[in-house]
Amino acid sequence: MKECHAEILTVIPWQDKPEGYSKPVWRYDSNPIINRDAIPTSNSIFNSAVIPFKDGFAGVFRCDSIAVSMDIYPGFSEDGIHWRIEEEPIIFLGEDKEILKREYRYDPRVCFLEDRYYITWCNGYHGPTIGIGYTFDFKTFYQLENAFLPYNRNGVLFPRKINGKYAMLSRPSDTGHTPFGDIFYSQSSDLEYWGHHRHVMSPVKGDESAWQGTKIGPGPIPIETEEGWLLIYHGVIHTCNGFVYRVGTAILDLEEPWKVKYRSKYYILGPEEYYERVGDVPNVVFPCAALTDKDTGRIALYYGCADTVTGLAFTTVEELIGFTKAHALT
Ligand code: BMA
Repeated sequence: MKECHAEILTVIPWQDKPEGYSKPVWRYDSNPIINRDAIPTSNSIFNSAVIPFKDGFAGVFRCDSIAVSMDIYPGFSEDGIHWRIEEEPIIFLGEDKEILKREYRYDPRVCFLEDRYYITWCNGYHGPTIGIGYTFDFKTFYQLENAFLPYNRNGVLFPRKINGKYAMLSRPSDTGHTPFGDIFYSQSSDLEYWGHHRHVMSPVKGDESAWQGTKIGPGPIPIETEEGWLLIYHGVIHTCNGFVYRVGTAILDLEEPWKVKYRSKYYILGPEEYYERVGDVPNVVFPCAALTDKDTGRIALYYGCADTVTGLAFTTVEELIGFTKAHALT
């Protein structure tokens, strides 16, 4: 694996794969790690992002309140499993009051890039778009311009410049629950003006890989490997009981990440456990962070469960690359 993500000085959470288990991803045996009421005002805490920070971990958490409003909150942990989430949402500083107006915020990602921690999230600005901010210490936060016009969700930065440009994946959407969705790649010289948009991939039509037939969206920050960028993403099928969210993998070209080298026909994680099947929105697993240890290739995957609680699962770079190539769509 190439060195590209935030240097990990801490040991990421880990449990060995259970004996005889055949699937590429296995769950933490004490899931969920964050309950819905971990802060006094929360209705649910899910779809959240974590990152190594100092000699532990920090994170940005989606907490929907007991008024059922959506906002993002900082949190800290020594071991990546037990979290202290602040009771007040992030307040961003910035130059333009227009951009600082808060409508709603949800589904954050956190990316260490150059010298600071960038946060992207789905930001309400006359409809959902991609907000970008940064922090050095998870105490003071600065907000930049929204990356795109509404409507867009799932803004996911790459952890380094590619061909001299900052790079971001996203999923153009609508004002509602979006019955469509492709992943696009966008480039920027300054993290403010985004362009040179490239199509990456679409939902899979037909029944060859029906779990990802309605819409797809990027999940955690892509992981740089010798084979390419390992992308973990969510895929959605529309059933007679509503949307079902599962998780899949693709390997993108290192220098031209809009080119998909491999994409798995099978999902790697789906709603199976009660806390993934039952909640405010049933049958949703939604990953937003993948801590990766560059020496061992271990991955700790953080994902929202049924829009209610936060789960943790494990895999390795080797498992996911092997699985994606072995079951690649042709
Ligand atoms: C998406 C987003 C996610 C959510 C999912 C399922 O559109 O709102 O935050 O997990 O729907 O409700």
